[in-house]
Amino acid sequence: MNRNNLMVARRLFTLLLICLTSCSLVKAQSRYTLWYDKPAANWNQALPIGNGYIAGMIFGSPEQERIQLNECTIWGGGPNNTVDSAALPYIKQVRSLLDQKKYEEAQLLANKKLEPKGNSGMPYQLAGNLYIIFPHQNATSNYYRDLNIGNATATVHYTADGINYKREFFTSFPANVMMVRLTADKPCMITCRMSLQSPLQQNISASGKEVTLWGAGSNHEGQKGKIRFNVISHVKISGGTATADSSGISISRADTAVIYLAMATNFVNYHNISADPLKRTQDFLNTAYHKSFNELKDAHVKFYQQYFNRVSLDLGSTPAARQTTDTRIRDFANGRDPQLVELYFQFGRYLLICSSQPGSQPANLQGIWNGDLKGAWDSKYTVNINTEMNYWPSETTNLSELGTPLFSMIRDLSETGRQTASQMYNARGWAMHHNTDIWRITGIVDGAFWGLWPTASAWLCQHLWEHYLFTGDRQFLKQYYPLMKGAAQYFIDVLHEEPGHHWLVVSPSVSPEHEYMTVNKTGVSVSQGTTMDNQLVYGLFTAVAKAAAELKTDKAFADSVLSLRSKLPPMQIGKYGQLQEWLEDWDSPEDHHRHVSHLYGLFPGNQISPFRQPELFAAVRNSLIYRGDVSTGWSMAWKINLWARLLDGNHAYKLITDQISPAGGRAESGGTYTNLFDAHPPFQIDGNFGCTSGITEMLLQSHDGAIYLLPALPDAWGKGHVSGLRARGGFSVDMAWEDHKITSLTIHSALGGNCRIRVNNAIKGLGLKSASGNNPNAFYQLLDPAKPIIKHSDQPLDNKLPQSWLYDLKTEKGRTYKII
Ligand code: FUC
Repeated sequence: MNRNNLMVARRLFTLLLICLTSCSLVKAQSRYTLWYDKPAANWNQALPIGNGYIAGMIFGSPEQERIQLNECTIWGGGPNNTVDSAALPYIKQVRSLLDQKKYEEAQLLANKKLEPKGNSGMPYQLAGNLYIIFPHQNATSNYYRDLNIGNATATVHYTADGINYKREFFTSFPANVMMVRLTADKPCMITCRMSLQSPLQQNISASGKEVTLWGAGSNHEGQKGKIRFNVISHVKISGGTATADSSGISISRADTAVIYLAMATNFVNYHNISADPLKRTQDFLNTAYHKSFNELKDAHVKFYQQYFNRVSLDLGSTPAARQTTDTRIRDFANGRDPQLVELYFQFGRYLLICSSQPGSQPANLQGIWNGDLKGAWDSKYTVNINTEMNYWPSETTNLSELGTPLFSMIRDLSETGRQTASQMYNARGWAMHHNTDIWRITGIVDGAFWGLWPTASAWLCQHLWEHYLFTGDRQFLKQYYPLMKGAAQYFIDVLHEEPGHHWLVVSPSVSPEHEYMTVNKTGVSVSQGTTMDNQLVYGLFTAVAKAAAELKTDKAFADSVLSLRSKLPPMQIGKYGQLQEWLEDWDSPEDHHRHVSHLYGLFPGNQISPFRQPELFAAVRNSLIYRGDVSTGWSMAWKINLWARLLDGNHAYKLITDQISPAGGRAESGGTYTNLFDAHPPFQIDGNFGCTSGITEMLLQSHDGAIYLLPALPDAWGKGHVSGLRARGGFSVDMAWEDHKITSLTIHSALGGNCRIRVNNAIKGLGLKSASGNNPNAFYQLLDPAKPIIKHSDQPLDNKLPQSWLYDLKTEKGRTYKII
């Protein structure tokens, strides 16, 4: 082919592309599309894309595109830990004051002497912004932008000066680059200026078709900013010209422009920051640059869908689903848009896939999306609820591998937490308090009132054990058992015999972020033997003993933790018929605090079963009624899960309706922003993940000796279908229902063994037998005999439970059973 022919071929190819572009201007919203008819006016209207490592928030203005950029390892400060080596004598004094019931003195001493050491954690920070400025002369029309969570791509299109323009975006999972393609339906129409900017910028240069930014994480609370990073944005054009100036690239009269953007830092792990960020960034870019936009997109979509497509949910659809997403949020409470629940559920899965990938950092308070130098609570890891909530949907919604960053963080913390255990508590093993960051700090954060809570390790280890229960991955358990054992060793050493009942308690501690009123009407948080701590240590000891048995190891150690476990305080039912939050009956029915820590035993724990501990179950219900529905984002999400576990689908659904309402509106302190992000406010991602988990818990539960199908189906979901949800024991479930009755049911068994099923309506199905024996499945032997309860109330407890039926299905490893 001679040069002229080549030119003609190139032109033809371009025109074909343009034709494809204009054809796709036809709005193709799918059930998985968030879409809008206006650009984002603020961050909470912008749309999130990400691949676990890098991420963007797309604003979509026709005249000035802004993509706010994130890279998961750009944090303030540098390697450090916040261990307070002078704390031990004060911890002992606070403990002794608590023994003497001198609560106010205990609080005063703790506030004064157990302050954060050095800092309260470092902030997660933005990388900067990519700007693309277009010199449109006249007003634009036909505006449309969307995010398709079915294939993890976003688009913007509009008409300006008679031309139809289109932008497409994604962050490639396999290639780790952000891609932007700019097209128009006529040749030579792409004229714009691309630039980078960052408040953390140290230097910037542009040459050829590339802009390079050098940046550094902030100094913060006495810690020097040690993170170094680069962002490189490279444009490939067809037709036209590209000219570099000092900080950007001007593109003139191109047919199309494709931007390849990469970012990387010097972060290797919490104690090693020796990588070369520029080389890393260039490597990503150089590898991707040889591939076309479409090639990269195909590989990206394929990678993404291997996760996303594992679960589908259908709760029905109405014409309301054709409205813009902001309109749908506004109108959701009228009950005519069941498909929005499906979209919200899948959006939670989308966010986890895009913010937590093996090798990345775990999803923080904002996942991976943060536009500030210092977001709310530093956008770090709060481990007294929020970090754990982020991972509630990972096993149940079939995204098990995405827990890997959390597991790796727990491994790091089991190393840094050794200093905290030994220096602050004179104990073996490892411990941490209620916050951590990329440097894996384990000391007290924010002050003793909130931060004197040394029980996080027990909660985090539940995620390791649960991963095993869902997957049966013995190799994983073997790898992580030493961490669980280390957490248990800490509690073996610090458990303290309180003088009242001679129970073993964690002391001092708090019921996360909550306070009780002393006789002098002073709010005090420090305490001992809080219900949540008792449940967490009980759960940890149980998991460690069972893990040791599974691995056929450490019998003597397992026996010793079980013996200590029997000396932990029992759960107590207080004078209002509530589950007590503290060792003493200090609860008040007027208390509407957002944390419901003592209800951990019901969810996410499995220590309160309606069938085995109906009185405790009823007490949880009373507590939750007293606490009320109104709360901030994540708290509402927790309550959805709790009402699902209380088998009250309508109440759970009512909370979903509160959550999916405009932020700042009816739900007061919670609600949903236009971009479907949950409002704490401001945005905090845990509410998204928690709600996705809650919807799952309404459809399927597997923590209580059986797979409970449709345990909390609300009246609003009379008919539906779900496939791919996972249950403990290695099962996955597909089912459809109508009038609350299961009409089809298929179970896949990855591990074999008996599959015990519980349903609220009798069913007949292939291979099902009425359940018999007390040995449902090896993985189900979780619940230990109910611990004795102490009751301080004569109030009759409402123990009415729905009638349910139990069946057994014998399964073989790797087989699928079409039951109905
Ligand atoms: C805990 C909560 C707050 C917020 C913060 C990140 O402190 O009590 O509500 O979620 O974490």
